[in-house]
Amino acid sequence: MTALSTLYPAHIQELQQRTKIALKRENLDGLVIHSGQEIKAFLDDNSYPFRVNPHFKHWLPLIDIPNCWLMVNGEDKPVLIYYQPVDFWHKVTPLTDSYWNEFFDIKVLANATDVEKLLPYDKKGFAYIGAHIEVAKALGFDNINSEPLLNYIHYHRAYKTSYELACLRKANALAVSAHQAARSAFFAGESEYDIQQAYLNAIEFTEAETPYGNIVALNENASILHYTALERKVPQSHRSFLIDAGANFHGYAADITRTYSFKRDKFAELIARMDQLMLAAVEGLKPGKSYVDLHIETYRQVAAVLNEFNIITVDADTAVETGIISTFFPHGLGHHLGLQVHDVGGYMADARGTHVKPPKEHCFLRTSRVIETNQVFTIEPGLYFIDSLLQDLKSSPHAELVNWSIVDSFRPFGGIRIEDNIIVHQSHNENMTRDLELN
Ligand SMILES: [Mn+2]
Repeated sequence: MTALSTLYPAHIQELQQRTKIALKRENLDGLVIHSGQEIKAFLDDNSYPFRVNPHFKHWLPLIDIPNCWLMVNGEDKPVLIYYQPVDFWHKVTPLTDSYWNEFFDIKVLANATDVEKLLPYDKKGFAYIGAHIEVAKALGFDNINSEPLLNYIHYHRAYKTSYELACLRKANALAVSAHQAARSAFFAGESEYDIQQAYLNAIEFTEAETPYGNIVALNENASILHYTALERKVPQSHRSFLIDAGANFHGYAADITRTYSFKRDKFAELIARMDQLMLAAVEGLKPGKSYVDLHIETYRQVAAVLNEFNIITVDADTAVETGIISTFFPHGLGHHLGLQVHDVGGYMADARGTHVKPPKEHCFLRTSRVIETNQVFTIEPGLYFIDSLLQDLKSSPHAELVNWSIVDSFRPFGGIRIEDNIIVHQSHNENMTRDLELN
């Protein structure tokens, strides 16, 4: 694998180029990008875990230092204002030698409020990008997170540089090894909480370092789409396990889901079938095709599975026409992945940010874009037995289209989701997740 240091110069060059065009379009002289500030809990002196501004970490792999700033104009060497206080209360991160150092004119900031002296005196012509609007106003910025500017940047964020792809592969490698540890913990009969610890231990992550709250769900809990409680008790029996968990590398996210059955039972067969469906959907990712169409095709494939397993009493076409599939598959096929787990720009038709909504029957889908080379997506079809949605269906005129005794036999297993992370290349797709698992 090519070293990050080799790939990084072209990454910076690409960001410089995008910045130059964005500034020209918006008639601006430069961008001032804030890494962020610590946010304290109400009436408390404790801060929430720091989450860096994604616009900041796009430029360099500094993800844990507040009060840093970048000044970029697409032409000159970017200026990094690096926060390094004299502080005996907290750990101060010293600036270490790294491949990215030479690409910045680095100025050390010892006192966060002194940043004023290092920023442009006249703020006219400079746009602030960051979360702290009051800070930006106090510093004298008028142009704060302007929408046309962000639209341009967000639209282009979908096209990953080779450096970004390398970071995403590394994030996948971390997540895959953690998933393997979690799988072993499940088959060893551990609790959700202990499985989560096994996951984090495997890659030496704290909970705050994962890109999103892991979903670690045993049995019926697998039917709760965003289940993030971690039951401490070992359940009476282990039937099924759904884990949706990621990892971060240099600020880039992995987002992987696996589902297991404890025994070789009917639910295991259903998982194997969904895995096949999922890989077929991955094959469907092709430059020039709409992600919406791929979602709709997969939606129909889920209907076929429901029919094969006698969960429904009608064929796939009828299931599609009546819309009963959304009881079992109530979310989108996937999303863009990158600096953010649900990466930005999914609904943009162009660099102006022209918003294209997905069809209203598929309103949960997080992207309506045409698939293109160097984009990175998750593919994550699901099939669940969700009590509240099943209840609605049961009391609807479509109730007779469902084989309720079969549904009841699957309820104790919760549901299935299988999610891989894919790079679309011109000639083929690269399934980062699966490639690693096979190694
Ligand atoms: Mn996902």
